[in-house]
Amino acid sequence: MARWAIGDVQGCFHSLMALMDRIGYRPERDELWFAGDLVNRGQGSVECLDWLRQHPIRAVLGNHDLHAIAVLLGLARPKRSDTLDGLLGHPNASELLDWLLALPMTQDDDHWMSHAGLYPEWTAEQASTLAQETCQAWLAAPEAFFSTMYGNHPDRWDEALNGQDRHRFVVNALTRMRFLNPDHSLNMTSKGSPLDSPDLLPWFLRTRPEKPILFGHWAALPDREPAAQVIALDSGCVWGQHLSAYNLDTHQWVQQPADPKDLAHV
Ligand SMILES: [Mn+2]
Repeated sequence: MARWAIGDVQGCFHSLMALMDRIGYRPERDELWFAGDLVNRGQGSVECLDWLRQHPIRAVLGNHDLHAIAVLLGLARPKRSDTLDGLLGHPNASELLDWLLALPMTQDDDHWMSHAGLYPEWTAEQASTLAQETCQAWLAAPEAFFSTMYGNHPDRWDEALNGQDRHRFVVNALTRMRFLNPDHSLNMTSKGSPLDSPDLLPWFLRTRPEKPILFGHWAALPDREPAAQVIALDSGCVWGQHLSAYNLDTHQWVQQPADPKDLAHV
């Protein structure tokens, strides 16, 4: 048995299939953890979702997956760079939507995973509880939830936050966070490498992991293991770089070069 954590697929279906060949994936034997951003920007979001739905995977939702949900619900307009038309026109679009809505934002076992990482003012257990509370809120009222999901405020955690503000902070911390300001507020303006933003704090320099933290979302990070027990899985497949797999038990990395067929034709 092997356990592999996979970085941001973003609709790069051919790259994903090549990576599965490389690691010799056998569904009856192996376990796959997906760090979110399963869809969007690549050319094969539908193919990826069809494949993922047919395999016993552990996955978390990323910001692109949440955006896809909002678009499928008719609550957000696709952006110019989105490649969600295949999902919108899919004959089973409502099944794809239900499958996405049922995915969690965290996985918690001997490793902990979310798309963006672990906010330093939360324990892994607390973050998982907040994630579950937030998923329950969108399952109870998807339209109300996803129509108020977007926005950068509040940018600081306070246990007293409630309702939409509380949910928006949890979603942003678990699916969009990269840099923090010195007061631990979320800084949503910079996406680059920490080397280019010396005044800002990557979240993982403040978090003290109780167990290994797996995350995606940050393709510009130059280091796959940027701090102790911090595993950065997004190696920019959709930007023409690599799709990464990390073996949870042997710590081996496998990096599959992006298949050009997956990339936007511009
Ligand atoms: Mn992301």
